[in-house]
Amino acid sequence: MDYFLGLDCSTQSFTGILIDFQQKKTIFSHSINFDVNLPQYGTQHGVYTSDDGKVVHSNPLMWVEALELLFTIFLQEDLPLNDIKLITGSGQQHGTVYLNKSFESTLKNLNKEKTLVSQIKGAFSRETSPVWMDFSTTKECEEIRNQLGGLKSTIQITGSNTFERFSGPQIRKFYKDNYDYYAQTSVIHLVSSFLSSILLGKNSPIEHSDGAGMNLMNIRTKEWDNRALNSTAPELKKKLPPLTSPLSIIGKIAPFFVDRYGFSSETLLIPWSGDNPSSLIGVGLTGKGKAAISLGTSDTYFTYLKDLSVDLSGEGHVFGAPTGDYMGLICYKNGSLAREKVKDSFNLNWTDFSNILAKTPPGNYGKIMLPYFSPEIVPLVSKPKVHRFGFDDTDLEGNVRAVIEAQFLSMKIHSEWTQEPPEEIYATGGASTNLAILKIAANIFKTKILQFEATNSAALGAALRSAKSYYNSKNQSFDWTELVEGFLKKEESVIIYPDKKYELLYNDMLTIYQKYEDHILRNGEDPELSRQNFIKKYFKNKRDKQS
Ligand code: XUL
Repeated sequence: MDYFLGLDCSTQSFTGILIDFQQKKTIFSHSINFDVNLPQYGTQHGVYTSDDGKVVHSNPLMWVEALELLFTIFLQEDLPLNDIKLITGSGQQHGTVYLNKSFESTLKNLNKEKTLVSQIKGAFSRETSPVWMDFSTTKECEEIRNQLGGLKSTIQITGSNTFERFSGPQIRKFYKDNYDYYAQTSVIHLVSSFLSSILLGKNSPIEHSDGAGMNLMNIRTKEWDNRALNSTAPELKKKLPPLTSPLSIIGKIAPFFVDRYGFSSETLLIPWSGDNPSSLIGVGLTGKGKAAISLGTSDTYFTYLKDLSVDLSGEGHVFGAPTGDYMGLICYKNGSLAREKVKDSFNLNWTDFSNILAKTPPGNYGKIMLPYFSPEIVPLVSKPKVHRFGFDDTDLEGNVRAVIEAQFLSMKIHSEWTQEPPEEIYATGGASTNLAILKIAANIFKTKILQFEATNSAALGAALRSAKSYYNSKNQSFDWTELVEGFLKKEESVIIYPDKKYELLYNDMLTIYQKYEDHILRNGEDPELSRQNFIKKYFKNKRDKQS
């Protein structure tokens, strides 16, 4: 029996998906929600946020406890853990975990009678981990960028501009503000390589796809870049694990998991990756001409890139792909939490929310929102503020449609650098179950959208990466597309087609939206007149017009 396990440690939850490769099916899938299932850690939406919203950390012990809880559930469910051939996982990207010199010896001497958490809690040189939502390193971003010779050269070296959430600026801030603790740190892991190390029983390498989100790896050579390391913090190379390719087998599962949970001692491991690179596989983006939108705590838009092509404007990122190629990505902080804010401010549930989307017209009577409920990554907005044009915060229907239209208008505008417009877009993440939301996305992108049954494409991607690596090692190579398609069942997916009749309207709205970004963020001209003309053009019937 060829079973493979894919895990995913995301912002708000920890998921496991067990697949039966021969039967091409998922045999078990379960998620641990941090706030609900591990309330003792006191997180909100999986994180701790400072009053000004800029410092956002999480608790690495909580992630380990979630892993233990998940494995305990596997035991209770009597899953065939002994038949799992290979395991890997994915983690929220960019977050860093700081460990002292006892980490590796603790992992090597784990006692199966005790919990993991109780044994490794003394191994951290920093109790909490900054995660991708952290926005507190603007100064460090500037310092590193200057050291690297400015915007373009930073992008050419690392694949991205310096970003507040990226690991390099985060490490620099820790070194500057907490030098003693930095000095006591023997190894700095990503969320992915930290959890990979736990399963391996010693320090795991960082794989190229996730390593690309650090501003420390050279995007061309896929090695640590000395210029970037030196611009970030002293003695950094000694504290980073080595880099490795995505499918390389790094060893077997540690005896602790064999003795305590009944995994086979022959279970192989490959390094964990980032959630977005793993989703790239989980939604089947293994060729050109397709893109994916992942609607989770963060909203991301990403594409597979055969060749390296960077975004010199500095908004987008190029990461590695688990296929060994590249992926282009843009990331929004105002994803599900912004949608939830609007929903909750009017005491709605998701059904009410979708009903409102279904009954309000495309173009929203010219009501436009710039939804910066929290600082935004794309476009860069450091001071949160929600801007509304043509309505206010009491307008229930106006707000519901405006937040969704804004999210996809922005995504369409800022994703243009990645490639030719995609022929189809695959949707994943919690909000991808909402057809009313996907309908708006299809109309704005003017592209059909495929909705798959599995909403956790990162964990599914991890299970599929496991299978690919395992069969490679047996000289039984499967083509990526063939491997993934058996699981995605594209033919059973729901397809949402764009409505041709709204093409012109959304073209006009995109232009106006872009002008509003320009007006608010770069002191551009006030586009109020264009907005009024838009209302006249599309909502001239008095009954339709609301503002
Ligand atoms: C991507 C990013 C987020 C996190 C959390 O650059 O910051 O998507 O990976 O999911």
